[in-house]
Amino acid sequence: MSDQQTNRTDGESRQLDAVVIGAGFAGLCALYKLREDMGMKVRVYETGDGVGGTWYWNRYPGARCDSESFYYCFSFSDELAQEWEWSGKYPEQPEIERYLNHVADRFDLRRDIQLSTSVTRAEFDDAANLWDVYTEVGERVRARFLVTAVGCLSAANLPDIPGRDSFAGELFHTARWPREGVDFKGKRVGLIGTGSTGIQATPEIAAEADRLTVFQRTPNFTVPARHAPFKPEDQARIKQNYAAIFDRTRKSPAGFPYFPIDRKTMDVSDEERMEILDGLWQEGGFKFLWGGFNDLPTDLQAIEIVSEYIRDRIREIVKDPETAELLCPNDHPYGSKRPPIDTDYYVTFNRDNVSLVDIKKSPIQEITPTGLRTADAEHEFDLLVFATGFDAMTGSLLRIDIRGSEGVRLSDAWAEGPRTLLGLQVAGFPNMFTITGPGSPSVLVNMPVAIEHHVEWIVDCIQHMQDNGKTRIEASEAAQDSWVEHVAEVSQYSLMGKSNSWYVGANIPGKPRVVMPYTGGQPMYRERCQAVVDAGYEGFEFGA
Ligand code: NA7
Repeated sequence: MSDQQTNRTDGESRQLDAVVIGAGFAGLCALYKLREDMGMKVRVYETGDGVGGTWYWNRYPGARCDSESFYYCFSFSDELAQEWEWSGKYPEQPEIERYLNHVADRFDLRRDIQLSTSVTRAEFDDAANLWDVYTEVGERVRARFLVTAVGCLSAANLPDIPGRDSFAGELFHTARWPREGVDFKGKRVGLIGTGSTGIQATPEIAAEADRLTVFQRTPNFTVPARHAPFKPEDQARIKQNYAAIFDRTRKSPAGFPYFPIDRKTMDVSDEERMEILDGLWQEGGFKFLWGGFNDLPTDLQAIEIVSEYIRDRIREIVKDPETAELLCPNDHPYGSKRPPIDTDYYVTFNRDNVSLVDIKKSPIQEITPTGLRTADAEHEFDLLVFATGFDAMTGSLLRIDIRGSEGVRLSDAWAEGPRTLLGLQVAGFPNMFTITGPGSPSVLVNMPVAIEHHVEWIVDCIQHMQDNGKTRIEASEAAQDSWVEHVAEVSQYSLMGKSNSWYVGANIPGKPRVVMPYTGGQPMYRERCQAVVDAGYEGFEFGA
């Protein structure tokens, strides 16, 4: 079915059981489960003209998943898992977008998805216990439940650098990349940002452009992905073991199908540690952080050893010593920011057509019609790429005018930072569920695993309401206060709060500094969610 056929703009006011905002992993999963398990009348609104969410928008060169394909996918259908063939370890954006389109077709989801339609406002009607949801095309629908599936990294951050709109060349944000692609051939390109995105895009752009200048504010620790295509025997082994793989993803701290090894960094001799780190570096991927030692998320001495190991690899790979030092992070411990995974990032700085500019030392002062000016130089470009990230975790929710009970605005309720109960509900916003909302492990867990858990919890909760003749559910203020307190307390044991990352909102000027994801790990979180259910949805208040 074409995208166009799924669009509906009939302008009528319809009553639904649930409105879901977003048609990425979370929205597709929510639609499937609410419809199949509950028989609910659901409508999904999606801004993009295709499904896929993150994997629809982020089509920049080099966009690739950092989790391995065979567990970065849905587990709710064994048939789906058995029939889909991943081409290799770390799928590129087009392959994941194809997968999500396949899911939409395979489960006949498109008939309830309205593409190219942003939800602009949602208001709770206290008298009816219903949500009124408004779209940019003038529609209004009423629904018992509002399920936000807006993604944690969806609200693109395009910094308001003076003169930005005066640039006469082409300017792109990586998360709003044109579907038809961008031609870099023969062009002088400036790229701002060295997070996961900038690190993935740099080698690809460098290979095509005439010249690439990377503007780095904070150097980042990245480890090689070591992508490799699957052989038929890899596919067979994975498919035979899918039940066990998915089971492990639900039980492990970060939603991967492996558990931390019971070994501290200082438990082994220097030689043995070096051997382990070399092995992990050769293997590549997130295992470098999770698979060698169990004290890396918390022990500063251990982290410094591993950080220095990475710095040594940078010095080994990058030929120009000055560039190598500039690429070596010194202002934050490894793992306190989201660790990127790369393919040929550091080696790209050995190319003659690539240069690195330290904008901490010499900040960007303005964008000009012909390029940009830093404190000590003028740079000319044909094309500027902003790999400047997202207003993470709250941005995509707060860009919608959401008004809860008695007209309270979500933006006011969260003025000092996000407040939720379990990352699933917000006090004062009855019948609204936030899939992978702030206060849940979300971005610290392999996302499809976190999403499926939330969707299952929501479906069970709605079933409980139906069984008990309830039409309204709301987190109590007291339970929410104590969850927010718990999330803050647990975060003291992690290093996440100590560096300036999007985890704490530090990348967005004026955003309250709060550790937004729950850092206690998936097992503890799931236990808390289950305990709440077992105690009769303790902390939630129901109304008839
Ligand atoms: P990130 O990780 O937030 O990285 C954004 C980069 O852009 C980072 O290097 C920032 O430097 C830089 N940045 C942001 N604003 C500015 C301004 N105003 N001037 C100069 N440089 C700036 O976003 P990504 O898209 O790379 O990755 C997001 C997530 O997607 C990633 O963590 C994975 O989960 C997938 P800073 O570090 O703030 O100094």
